[in-house]
Amino acid sequence: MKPIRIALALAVAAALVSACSEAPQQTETAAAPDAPEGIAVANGRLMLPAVSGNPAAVYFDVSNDGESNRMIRAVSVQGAGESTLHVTNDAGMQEVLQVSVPAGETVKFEPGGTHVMAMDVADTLVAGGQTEVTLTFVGGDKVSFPADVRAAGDER
Ligand SMILES: [Cu+2]
Repeated sequence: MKPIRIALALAVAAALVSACSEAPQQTETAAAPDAPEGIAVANGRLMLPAVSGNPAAVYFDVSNDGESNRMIRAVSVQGAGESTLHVTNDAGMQEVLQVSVPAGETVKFEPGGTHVMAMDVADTLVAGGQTEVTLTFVGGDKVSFPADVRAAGDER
């Protein structure tokens, strides 16, 4: 199993190097230069928890106008700790390891459906402000987009 471990370590190292060389992006509807072809994100918003210390929820619409199916495998939220992909189904809410974005489709992260949970929200995230969310796709491509920070009772 050792060669596999080494390959994995190299892949992680390569990912770290490319992450460090990324220039900060300030675009309105996402699409960083290294975003997967055809991927765009709109309507980003982060709902602060009603009770401080609880996780925040992040919603957005991710569209894939490219030729290839894409798979989101990680998410990070500026100003929050660990963030995970969640789905809501009959059994309640559960974490999923990836979310597919098929070619030609728009996937909505929305209340009662697929969403992002962000733990350990910093008090620098206040209603009326904005933060940045980054999705990482299988293969390592990333897209970053702005999310409006909203109070727990605001429109989701
Ligand atoms: Cu959740």
